[in-house]
Amino acid sequence: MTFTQHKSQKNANTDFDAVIIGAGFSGLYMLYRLREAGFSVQAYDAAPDVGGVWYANRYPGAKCDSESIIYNYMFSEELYQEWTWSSRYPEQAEILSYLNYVADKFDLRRDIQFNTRMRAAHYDEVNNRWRLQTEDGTHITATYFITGVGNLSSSNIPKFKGLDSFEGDWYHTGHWPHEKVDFKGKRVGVIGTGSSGIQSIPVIAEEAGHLFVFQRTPGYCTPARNHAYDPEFIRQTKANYSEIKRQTRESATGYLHKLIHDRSALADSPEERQREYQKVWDRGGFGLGTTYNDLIINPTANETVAEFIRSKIGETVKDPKTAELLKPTYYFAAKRPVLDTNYYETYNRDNVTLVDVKSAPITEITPKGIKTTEEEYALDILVFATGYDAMTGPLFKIDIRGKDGISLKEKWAGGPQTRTYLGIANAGFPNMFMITGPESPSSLSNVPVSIEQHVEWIGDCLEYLREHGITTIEAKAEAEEAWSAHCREVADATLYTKTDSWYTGANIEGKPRGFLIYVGGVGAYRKICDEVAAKGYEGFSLTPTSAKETIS
Ligand code: NA7
Repeated sequence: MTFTQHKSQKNANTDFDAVIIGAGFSGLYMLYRLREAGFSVQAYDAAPDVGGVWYANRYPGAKCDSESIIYNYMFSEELYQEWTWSSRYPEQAEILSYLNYVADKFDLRRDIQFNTRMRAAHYDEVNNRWRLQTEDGTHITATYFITGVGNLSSSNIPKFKGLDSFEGDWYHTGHWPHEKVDFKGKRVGVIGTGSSGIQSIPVIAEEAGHLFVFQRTPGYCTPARNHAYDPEFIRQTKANYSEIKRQTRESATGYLHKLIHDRSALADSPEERQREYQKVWDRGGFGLGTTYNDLIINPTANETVAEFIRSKIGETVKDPKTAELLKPTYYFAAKRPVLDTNYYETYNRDNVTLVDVKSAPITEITPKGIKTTEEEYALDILVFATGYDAMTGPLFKIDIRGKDGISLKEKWAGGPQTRTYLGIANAGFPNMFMITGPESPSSLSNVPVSIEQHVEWIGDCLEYLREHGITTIEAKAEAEEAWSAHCREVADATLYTKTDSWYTGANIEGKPRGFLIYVGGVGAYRKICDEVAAKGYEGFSLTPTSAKETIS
C-alpha cells in the first residue's frame, strides 16, 4: 500500500475557531469532527507526519496490547469495513499505516501543520481568545484550544550521572530512529522492564552478541498468543460492527472481554481457580484480571492470580535465581501488566543476562557502559525503556496559562492530584479541552474508545455553544473539586493506589503522587459525561455572546 507523501505546509491563516495540538488518534478525529461541523480548525504536530506515539515508537517488537479489531476508530462504519488488520495484535508499522490511511481518506493533512511544536498557549481574558505561539515564533489565535497530546508521549530519561560520556549509541524506545539499529554481535544494555522493554528484549536478544537487561521491578506478563487473522473471523467481525461498537463503548475498559465470573476468587477452591486462570492463560491476551470480580480490590484474591503467574515464570525460566528475580511481588495489574511473546523464554538464552538493579542500583553511565553499586558492564548500545512522564508530562511541555496568567503546572502543583472537571476541562482555563486528560479513563482503557468518546463530547459541546450563542465555557471550581474527589474515592477502593507506578506519578522523581486516571469504568464515565451535557453542561459556567451575564 502506498500513501501520499506530504511536505509540511505552513498555513498562512493564523486565526481559527479551534486549534488542536497533536495529529495522533485524538487529533485526527477531533480535526475531522470539527471540520465536518463547519468550524475552522487547524492541528499542529511537532512530528513530520501523522501518527502521534505510533509515529515515534519504532523500537524492535513495538506493538499494541489491544486487539486490532478494537484498536481503531469506530465512528465511520465505511472506514471499519474498508480496513483489514492482519493479526490479533497490531504492530507499530501497521497502526501507522492505518492512521495514514485515515488521514488520506478524510483528507486531513490539509489542516495539519507538521514539524511545528507549540511552545505556549495563553488565554486572553479581555478578548476571550486563546493566543498560541509556536517554537518558531508564529502567533496563532483561536476561540477553542484542544489538546490531543497523548498520555505517554513525554519520555523519561533518568538523570544518570555520566550519560554524556557514553561512547556507544543510546536510544529511548519512545523516540526510535527510522533506520534500523544494528544489534548484530553487539553488547547491548536495556534499562527497564515495562511494556517497551518486555516487547523489545526478545527481539533484540535474537540479534545481539550479548544482552544485559537492567531490571528494577519485574512485570506481570501473560502470553499474547498473537496470530494472523483468519478471513472468516474478519468477515464476522465486520458484520458485527455495530455490536462491537456498542459493547466497547458500554464496557468497563473499552475492550470486548467481560467479567468472566461475578464472584470472588476466594469463592472457588484452589483447583477450580487454577483451572479458570489456565483457561484464560491459554487463550492469551489480557483477561486474567477479569476472571473474578475482586482481583483488583481484594489483596488476598489478587495474590491468587499473582501466584499463578509467578508459578508460570518458575516453570518457564530454567535458572532458578533468574526466575526468582523475574517474579513480581506487588499487586497484579496495579501496575500496567504486559502481553508478551517469548519474554520469559528469552532468559533461557546463553546471550541474555538479567541484572537486578533494585538490590544494586545503577550509579552512573561510564564511557564504556553501565556501572552499578556492584559491577561495571561494558556495552556498545544502551536502550532506555524507561517509560514516560505520563498524563501531565505532555501537557506541561506547552506553557499553558489560563485566567490571571496562572499556568496549568502551577494549578496542579503541590499534589496530591491533578484537579480537572471530568478529565476534559479545567476551572480557570475557559474554552480549553483535553482529550483523554488526567482523571478520565484514558490509559486504563482501550484508548481509541476513550478518545472517540471525548472527541464526540467536545464536538457536540462546541455545536451546542454555537447554537446557543455562547462564547465562553468554563468548568466551575466546585464541580472540579467534586470530580477530583470522586476520582480519588473510586481509585482508593482499588489496589491501584497501593502500588507505585506511572499511574500514580511515582515513576518520575519529584512528581506529586496522585492517581491520574478515572477507574469507575468507560461505560459509566460516558453516562456521567452525557448527563452533564444533557443538563445543559452542568458544572460549567456558560457565557452568552451578547449578554455579559453568566448562565449557571
Ligand atoms: P514503563 O511501563 O513506565 O516502564 C519503564 C521501566 O523502566 C520500568 O521497568 C521502570 O522500573 C524502569 N526504570 C525507570 N527508571 C529507571 C531507573 N532509573 N533505573 C532502572 N530502571 C528504571 O514504560 P514503558 O515504555 O515500558 O511502557 C509505557 C506504557 O506504554 C505501557 O504501560 C503501555 O500503556 C504503553 P520501575 O518499574 O519504575 O521500578
